[in-house]
Amino acid sequence: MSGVRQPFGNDPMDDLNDDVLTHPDQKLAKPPMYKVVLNNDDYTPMEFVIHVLQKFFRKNESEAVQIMLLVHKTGKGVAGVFPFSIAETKVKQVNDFSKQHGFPLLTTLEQE
Ligand code: TYC
Repeated sequence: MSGVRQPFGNDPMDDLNDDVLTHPDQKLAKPPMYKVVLNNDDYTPMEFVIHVLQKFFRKNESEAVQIMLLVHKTGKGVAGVFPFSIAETKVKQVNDFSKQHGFPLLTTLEQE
């Protein structure tokens, strides 16, 4: 190898310039994101909802209280935003966890 880059094609270093292409690149496109939405109900204790927000969504106590109160007052609130497979897993984990504890707390998915 001479160290002189060829002017056209066939140069592995070209890949390093993908992020400055003016055309959007499929490989770099942002994945669609999904909101994990908490739904209000009349039976799940407030403390349990706060615990869920801390355990599954890594919220601190004051963030968790705020989100729980928003859901309690308005009917819905966003617990977190994730790529599809992570959001889907969180919904399943939270809904299973709530059932195991005998509460009807429900999370659902919404595309952002
Ligand atoms: N509304 C419930 C109560 O008064 C509390 C609650 C908040 C339940 C948020 C679900 O997603 C929820 N105990």
